[in-house]
Amino acid sequence: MGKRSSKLTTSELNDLNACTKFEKKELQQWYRDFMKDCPSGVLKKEEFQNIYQQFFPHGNPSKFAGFVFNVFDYNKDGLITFTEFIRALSITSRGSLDEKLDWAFTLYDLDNDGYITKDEMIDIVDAIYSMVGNLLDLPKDEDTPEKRVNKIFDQMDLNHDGKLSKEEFREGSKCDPWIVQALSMELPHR
Ligand SMILES: [Ca+2]
Ligand SMILES: [Ca+2]
Ligand SMILES: [Ca+2]
Repeated sequence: MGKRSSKLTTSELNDLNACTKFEKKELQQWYRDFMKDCPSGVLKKEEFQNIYQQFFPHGNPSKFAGFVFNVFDYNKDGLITFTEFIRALSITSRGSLDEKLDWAFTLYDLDNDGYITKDEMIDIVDAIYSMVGNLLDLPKDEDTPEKRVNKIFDQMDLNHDGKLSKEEFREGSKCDPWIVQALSMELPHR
């Protein structure tokens, strides 16, 4: 068992530099931080949820963090490696709006069948509401996940088939700032 070094090798650095929007210097810094927080070199779901808990002390973010974890965990082995982490971070923090929306679509499309159903979106919105904790500021017609999702579907489900295609989601999200705002909750930035 070789001990992981606290620096990326040149070839790792070149690969990550090519597939993310981070400079090499930033990558080394993120890597150092990542290895400090996860000396094992991988992040487990529970650890990921604990990080969220620090940023949302008044809510319960574990459900939402679990969904986000699944998107970060690209190869679905139950662990987030540094490469998976930094690739996702590159999209959520520096991606174009279309890249961010594609990423969000993957988050919402829980069974990965290419459509977001009402039930899937209710699940996510419910997780966001639990995470934020304080729902006092919400207007009456948005104070439950069901109401919020019904409103979103009224706007976005253009062909009224009860599910959102990627195109419907993309176009609709551009008109609904809330969806984009929710994106910025994907990962608490330090
Ligand atoms: Ca993984
Ligand atoms: Ca689906
Ligand atoms: Ca539709």
